Amino acid sequence: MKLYAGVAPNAFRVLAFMEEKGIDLPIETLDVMTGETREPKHLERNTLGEIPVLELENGFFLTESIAICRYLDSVFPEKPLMGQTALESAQIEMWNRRMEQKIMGPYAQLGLHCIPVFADKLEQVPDYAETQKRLIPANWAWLESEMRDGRKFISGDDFSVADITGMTALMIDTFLKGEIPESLTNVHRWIESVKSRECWKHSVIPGA
Ligand SMILES: N[C@@H](CCC(=O)N[C@@H](CS)C(=O)NCC(=O)O)C(=O)O
Repeated sequence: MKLYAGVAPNAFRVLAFMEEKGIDLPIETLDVMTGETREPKHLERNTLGEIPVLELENGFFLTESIAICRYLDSVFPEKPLMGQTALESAQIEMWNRRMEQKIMGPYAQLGLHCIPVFADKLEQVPDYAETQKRLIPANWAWLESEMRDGRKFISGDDFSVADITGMTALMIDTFLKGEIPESLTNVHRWIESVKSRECWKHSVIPGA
């Protein structure tokens, strides 16, 4: 197997997932900012021109960060990050979706509508980016209201892929120099704990 990744939020999800599980695979790094993921060679792996992509032993190119995580969690069952029982798996899935849509979503839209390399990917609307930016503090405040029950991690007492998805938002927030109000003490407790994990090192954006 071989992973195509780089410095980018969705690539971070898989790199962090592998780090947490102790999975060591060959990695080829592609630069999103220079459009390397849209070059013909990579389009053959992923017609959407995106990373991450996991090349399997049979030559199949698996795309979509969460599908890659799901595959890796099955093939390397040590230290499961996506649940073991029906209920655990469903709760982690639930929280992963919530982190993806409610917490990560506005940051992703902000990036897509502001960063020049994405201009040929969609019609960039700077005013829309501003509306997304304004949602960020309120969405973290919603997470604060959920985490007031004292849980250690997003989906309960165990670290899971839902935390990794939350960390992708944190990665962008760190790059933007912070949009998360200090008053959100339970969220900041979670932030401190995930930033101290080894896998956080994959979040570093050069020049941030
Ligand atoms: N839904 C995909 C999204 C992948 C994605 O958006 N990747 C971005 C980096 S975070 C990318 O490679 N963008 C390059 C481009 O659009 O040119 C996933 O979860 O893997």
